[in-house]
Amino acid sequence: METGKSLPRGQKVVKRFIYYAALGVPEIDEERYRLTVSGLVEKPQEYSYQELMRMIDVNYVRDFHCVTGWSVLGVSWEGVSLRNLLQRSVPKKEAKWVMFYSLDGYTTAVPLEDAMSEDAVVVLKMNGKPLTREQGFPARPFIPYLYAWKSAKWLASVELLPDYVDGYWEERGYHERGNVWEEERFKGQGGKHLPRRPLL
Ligand SMILES: Nc1nc2c(c(=O)[nH]1)N[C@H]1C(S)=C(S)[C@@H](COP(=O)(O)O)O[C@H]1N2
Ligand SMILES: [Mo]
Repeated sequence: METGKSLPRGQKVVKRFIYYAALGVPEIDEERYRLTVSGLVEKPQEYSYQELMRMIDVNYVRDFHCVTGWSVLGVSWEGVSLRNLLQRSVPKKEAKWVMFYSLDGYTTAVPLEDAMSEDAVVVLKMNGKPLTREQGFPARPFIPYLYAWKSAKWLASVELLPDYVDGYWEERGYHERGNVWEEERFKGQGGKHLPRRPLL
């Protein structure tokens, strides 16, 4: 499942990324940029770009799957483990979902469980170089087994929430979780990973 060993159903390999910017490419001021971690955490934090660069602790090769059906194989990703970043802020036990907010106004949600998975990363570099402006400089989250719309470019804030809330594409019918191996493209598809509701 790491790279190229198998392709999720409904995907085709392409050589190059197709750049998307549903809300346009924002202006970035590297000096003023901060990534914040807030919401249901004991210790809200903010990090400058330089701080994040010094915290890089993940460097791996993984494939990238867009829900429209294209996949780029064998991409190298470097960044800060999202689990480590979240643990520094000490998530409260009521926290169940994570909302990513971008500088362009884009948003997307993932289950806290997936944000805390071993491979979840706040990417700062792709293929050995800092993210380009088109590809989300300074930072974007990446969880390899979720569709790429969950990888919010120009990431500015990570907020822990008690309940599921739609992001940009989720509001337009895309799936709450978006697991590529379960083919969770649209709400109501896949089915195994729908938000769990408390029994009472
Ligand atoms: N801020 C922002 N992030 C975004 C998007 C976007 O339009 N705006 N598009 C998403 C989608 S649908 C995909 S497939 C990937 C595309 O990444 P790329 O532009 O690096 O190819 O970014 C995701 N992150
Ligand atoms: Mo996408």
